[in-house]
Amino acid sequence: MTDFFGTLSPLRYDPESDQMAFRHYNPDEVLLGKRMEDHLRFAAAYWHSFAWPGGDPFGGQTFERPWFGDTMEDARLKADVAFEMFQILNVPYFCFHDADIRPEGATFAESARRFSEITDIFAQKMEQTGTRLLWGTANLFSHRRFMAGAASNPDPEVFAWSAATVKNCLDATHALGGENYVLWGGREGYETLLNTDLAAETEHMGRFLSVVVDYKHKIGFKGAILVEPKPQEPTKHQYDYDVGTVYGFLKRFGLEDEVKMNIEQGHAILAGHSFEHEIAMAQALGIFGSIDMNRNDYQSGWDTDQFPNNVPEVALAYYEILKGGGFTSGGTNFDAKLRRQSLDPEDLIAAHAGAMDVCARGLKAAAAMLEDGTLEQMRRNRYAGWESPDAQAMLGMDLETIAAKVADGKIDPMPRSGRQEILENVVNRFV
Ligand code: XLS
Ligand code: NI
Ligand code: NI
Repeated sequence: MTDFFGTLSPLRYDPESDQMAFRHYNPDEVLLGKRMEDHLRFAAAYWHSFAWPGGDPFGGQTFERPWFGDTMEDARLKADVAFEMFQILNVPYFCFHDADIRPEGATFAESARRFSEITDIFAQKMEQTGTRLLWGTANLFSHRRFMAGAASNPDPEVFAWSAATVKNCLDATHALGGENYVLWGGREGYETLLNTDLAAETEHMGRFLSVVVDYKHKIGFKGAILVEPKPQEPTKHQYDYDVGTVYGFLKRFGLEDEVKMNIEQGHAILAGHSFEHEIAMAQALGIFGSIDMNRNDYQSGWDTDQFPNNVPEVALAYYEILKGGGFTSGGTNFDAKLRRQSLDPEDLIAAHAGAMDVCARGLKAAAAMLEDGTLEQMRRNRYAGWESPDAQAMLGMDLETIAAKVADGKIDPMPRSGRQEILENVVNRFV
């Protein structure tokens, strides 16, 4: 045991407690026939909680953590504290990038050795504590070698380095029993078209994703490969703009049955969508995978990665998730960081515990809306006309035949209310 979290002990569900506790997240409570823990499948992210120093564009490190440094001893201490946090929070899962967990070595081989030393430690800790890996991923964006992208880099050596890195991270994810593998296209995009061959870059990205998928099958990794869309930041334009764009990309390379989406609330907002839009779109296209449950500040135009704190918003997201049948291999990852003034270890626990409670309230509201059924009934009624044999037959007709039906005078549409306010009032009964 380290002394980082002092006397903080594992949090319990206790709505009446005056200590730090869960007031809404009750893992064993059953909703729609499933335990809350199994619905939400919470994961804590290694990077923001343990590797981020608290910097912003105007200032550097604010946090002081005993493991900040670049030795393997620091990395081992970080792992100890991380697993202590997972225990205090009782999160079933965690997620990590290679760069979060080990210091960069002088060579590729040295980095790889350091990486596997820490993932071996993870394996022991996972065994001891029962914490599981929701997903692993590679950091192909922080080191300067990736400044012009990874798979889309104009330099083929960076493409190769990236491939080798993903291979290591996928191997480690597989060895640790990870349930998914994520590719967020860190700097897969461009700053200016003046120096960019857009056709070549996207072609290379498609090839890269294809070989990752092939390798997954080769090693027998049963988890899902997930792409995480984002429209901009760090590059001015990211190729994996949003769910719809990525779907087109997957189609282009024949990967639409192989790859699913990891959808982040903040990225959806940056793309000019709502979170629930992106979830519903992925469900509609059959590529929904997992979520990063961290929100943006609506007044700033960047990815602020805040812990969720808006129950009505979260309820609408889980409503779409439950409506589509819930998570399979995916879960709720907090890709979220503290505010840079939140210096204390206790802040780290409070942030996650509060976020888990917000998600629990949102999930309960979503389950209640679904059980109540009014919203779905009203949605179905709106499309009821399509249930008639005539309407269905029309979907098999050519343009001239359809036009003839109207020319006959048999068709004369009557506008009907979309009933949006009534629907919003229904939602308001539950949130
Ligand atoms: C950055 C992304 C990143 C991915 C994992 O905006 O959200 O944190 O989730 O590489
Ligand atoms: Ni993000
Ligand atoms: Ni993310």
